[in-house]
Amino acid sequence: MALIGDKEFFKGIGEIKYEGRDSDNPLAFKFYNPEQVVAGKTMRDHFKFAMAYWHTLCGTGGDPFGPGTKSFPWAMASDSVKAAQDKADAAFEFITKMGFDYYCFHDYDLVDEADTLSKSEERIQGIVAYLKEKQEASGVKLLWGTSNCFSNPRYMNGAASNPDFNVVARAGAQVKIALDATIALGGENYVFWGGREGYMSLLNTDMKREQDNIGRFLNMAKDYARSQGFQGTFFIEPKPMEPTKHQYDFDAATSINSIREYGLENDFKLNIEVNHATLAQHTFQHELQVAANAGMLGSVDANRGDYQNGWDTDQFPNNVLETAEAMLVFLKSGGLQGGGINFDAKTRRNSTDLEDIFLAHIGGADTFARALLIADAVIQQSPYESLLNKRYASFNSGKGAEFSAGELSLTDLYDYAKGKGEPEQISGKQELFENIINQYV
Ligand code: XLS
Ligand code: NI
Ligand code: NI
Repeated sequence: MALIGDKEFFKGIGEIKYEGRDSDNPLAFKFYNPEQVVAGKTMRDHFKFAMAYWHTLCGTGGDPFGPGTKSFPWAMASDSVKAAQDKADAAFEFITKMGFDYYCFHDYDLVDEADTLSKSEERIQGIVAYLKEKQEASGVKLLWGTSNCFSNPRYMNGAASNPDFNVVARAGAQVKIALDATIALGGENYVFWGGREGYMSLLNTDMKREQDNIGRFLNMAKDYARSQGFQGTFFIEPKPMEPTKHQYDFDAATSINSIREYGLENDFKLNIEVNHATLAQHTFQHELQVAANAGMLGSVDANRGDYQNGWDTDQFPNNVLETAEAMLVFLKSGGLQGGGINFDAKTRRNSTDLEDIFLAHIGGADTFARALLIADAVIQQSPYESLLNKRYASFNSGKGAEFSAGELSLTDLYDYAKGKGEPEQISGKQELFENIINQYV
């Protein structure tokens, strides 16, 4: 395989192929058939599956109670440039073996940060040139880039929301470099996830000033990227908490409000992450729907939480029923605007075989594919849509239609209701709706 070059990291694993649901081969897709057309589009184009550099290649399984458990063969070199190239080789070997078309990164996933900004910039530019060649040779593309403005201790009080202008400026410099890298690699989108953009205590926080500063900062980033020819979409990735107690981009509705408040609505959409939705006490499908209603359903970070744990466990998606409900929203709202399905998920700390990374992504892709097929069948074959329309039929004619057209006043409602008596009781039929979805799973 020309793409892999002289070293192979995932030995003994070839290209992952679609073999259908009756296959017993653990290293084959059972439902994700890239060229299969569903609702007028191939699965490949619906999903634009992406590998997340950070979890797949950088995360070795450390947790607050112990160090990493995984020794990755691409992380052996002591020289940071060599280590970054090995990691890039592993990335492209993995993505092409999976048959995926995209990847996503934070700046310092690609190469370790150096001790000065200029040296860090040089390192990023070096690895970007290397990645560019690998992209050209393989056809793999960059779904989005982002900047890690949360791990370095300098960001302990925030990045764009930091009370010290010196740190805000330092974050600006880092975002400029990450934007340059994303643009150089033809990145289709750019993400802002504000991990430290929030507060731990309101007592020491001027919330209004911090939020205004973020709004200004995002406008500066947008203006700079546009001036450099970037035509992609910017995404805000909502998350309610973790690492801060309260994050400003709490959920989709909160983030949409900020996008509009700071005049970013023509350039920004949302990147919805499953586990962030559930941390905000919402379902994934709720967050997708809120984003879609605003015309801002841009991209998805696919993973799942754990019902018994209250944090961002970033497990690979495997709940077909829940994903099917999400795919109903996805299909009905016309899919994602510019983005794709990025597996922002990690194998468990005790999943230490390299093969496990493949099994995890296969399971994730199959979950989405199967859910898409279910949602499409529900829409095409079941009475689901007509039942839903029926619930709102009273707005389609007569006074209901006049109400919908904005032609009635409150007095009109009064006159109408006065002549009608008590409205008839109409069942919501939730169990019927649930049964219909289950019938197609
Ligand atoms: C963390 C976020 C992060 C973003 C990118 O919870 O999901 O991984 O996707 O910074
Ligand atoms: Ni997350
Ligand atoms: Ni994410």
